[in-house]
Order: sequence, then C-alpha cells, then structure tokens
Amino acid sequence: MIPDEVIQIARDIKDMRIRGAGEIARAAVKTLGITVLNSKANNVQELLEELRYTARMVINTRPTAVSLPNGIRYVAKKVNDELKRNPTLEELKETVEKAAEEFMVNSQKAVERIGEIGSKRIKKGDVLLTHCNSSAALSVILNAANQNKDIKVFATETRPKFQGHITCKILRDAGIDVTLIIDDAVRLYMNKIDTAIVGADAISSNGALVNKIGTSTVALVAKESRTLFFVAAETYKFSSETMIGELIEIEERDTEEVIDREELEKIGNPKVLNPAFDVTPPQYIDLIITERGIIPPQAAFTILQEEFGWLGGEKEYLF
Ligand code: RI2
Repeated sequence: MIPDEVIQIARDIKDMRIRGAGEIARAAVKTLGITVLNSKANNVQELLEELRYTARMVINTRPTAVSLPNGIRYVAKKVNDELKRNPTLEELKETVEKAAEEFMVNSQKAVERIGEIGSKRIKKGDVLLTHCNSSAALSVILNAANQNKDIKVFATETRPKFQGHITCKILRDAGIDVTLIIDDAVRLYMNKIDTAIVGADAISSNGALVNKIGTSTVALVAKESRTLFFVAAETYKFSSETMIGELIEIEERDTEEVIDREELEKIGNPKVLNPAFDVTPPQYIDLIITERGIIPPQAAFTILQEEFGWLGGEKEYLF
C-alpha cells in the first residue's frame, strides 16, 4: 500500500543518508506528495487513511527533530481546513501536493533568510566555531563570508558520525579558512573564538536547545570564556508539545556507530551508549536566529504561541 519510494525515504532518514533537521522535514513532507501521486484511494476517507499511514511511518523514523512532525502538521492543517468544505478526492489530492510544495519552498527560504539576518551579527575578522553540520548555521557563515568579512571557522569532527567533515567540505568549497578539530579540543581553542554558532533539532518553549551531542559542552565552554553562543533555527523547529510540559525525546542510536562488535569484544564488552543529541539550557544561549528575526531564548514561548496558538501538545498533525 505504501509506495516503495516512501519506504526508501523513511529508511534513508532512519539511517541518516538523509539528515539535518530541515532536510528530514522536507523529505518527510515530500512522502505525503508521493503518497498522493501513487494513491489507489477511491474516496477521501481512503486517501486520508493512506496519508495517516505514511505520516506515522516517517514520524517514527527519528524521534528528536521536531521539524519532522511539524512539517507533517503543516500539510495536515491545510488538509483539515479543506475537509470542512467537503472536497472531492481530486481536490484533496491537490491540497496535499500544494501544501507539501509550499512547506518545502518556505523551509528552504527560511534557511536563506536566517543567513541574511544572522550574518549581520558576524563582524569583520571574526573567528567562528561550529559543531556538527547544520544548513541553517552554515547559511549564516556562508552569507558572512560572501560579504567579505574575512572570517575563519573552527569545525568540530562531531563523533561518532563525523558530520564535521561535511561542514569542512562545504566551507572549503566556498574558499573559507577552516580548521578541523577533535570535539575534545573545544575548550583548548575557545579563547580564540568570537562566536560559536550551531543549528537546532528542536527548541523547547523555555528556550532550551536540543542539538547534536556535544553542543551543550560547546555552549558551556563558550559561557566560561565569554564567547558568544548563537543558534540558527527555523521556527518549525520549535516544539509545541513542550508548551504543556512534554519533554523532547533524545534519540539513542545503534552503538555500532561508536564501536564495532569485534573491537567491543576485545575490550571486554562494556556497555555502550550512543545518544544523538543533548540539551543546552537557555541561559547558555545568547540569541536564536530565526527567519522571522533574532530572538532571545526566553522568547521561544512567544514564537510557539504565534505559530500554534494555544493548541500546543494536541498532536494536531495526524490527518
Ligand atoms: P539543519 C542535525 O542532526 C544536527 O544536529 C544539526 O545541528 C541539526 O540537525 C540541524 O540541521 P542530524 O540529522 O536543519 O545530523 O540546520 O542528527 O541542517
């Protein structure tokens, strides 16, 4: 019933061949469009059933990045509004395709806008540090470089999956002066850094950031050495569930990403943990750059209220 292409995208998200919170949201929303294109539904109810099936499947791939359910929720809201008018099957299909396209275009535009807005906060000659690989954070850095601000960037490796290598490649291709460091070298070099800038997988209503494991250490060390700590995040990464006190789940990934079985055996089979994300408290964050403007972390609740009203936590995204 589910198109092969949808199953493949879900797998690619789970195995991180498609990764980055924004990218997985766009891929998830795309599966709704694919579901409609391949639909065998004879009526509106059957189409909704197919969409529900696809939505649940992709939402379950990665639990932390709230952008994923928020992307689905965007399309579901348009569908639910349209249902009030008793649409035909064809009309409803069109609504899904249009809403999915709209989300994908808008989310890409949001990343560009974050780059324009955030780059204004980067000064000529600044030395920046980034952790993992975030298209929103890179948008700020690349925009600043395009304005001839003569910046230098330190990029952490980001164990265990080394997304820092992707960051280095992108920045080097843009001709930027980049230094790759191991994650543990962050404190040694922090006194050389003017601003640390990272992306977000989720932001809670109190302004706490959930991002790649190691981010909270970068923030802590930045605070200690009075280095600025910026977050670049589209507003669809803000978690409405946290408005009613729900916690953001931290994804635990396969421990083989940390150490393979053979090596593990050699060292006496200790237990291994592989959390993909950690939580940075709002008091370590100087500002959050969104496509709507720059906010202090304390304003996260206001963003959520504007975006979702008082419906936080009602899991409205289900069709
Ligand atoms: P953009 C990534 O998660 C990183 O944690 C990154 O900081 C965040 O998503 C945001 O990325 P993962 O998919 O949306 O590598 O800014 O686990 O690209």
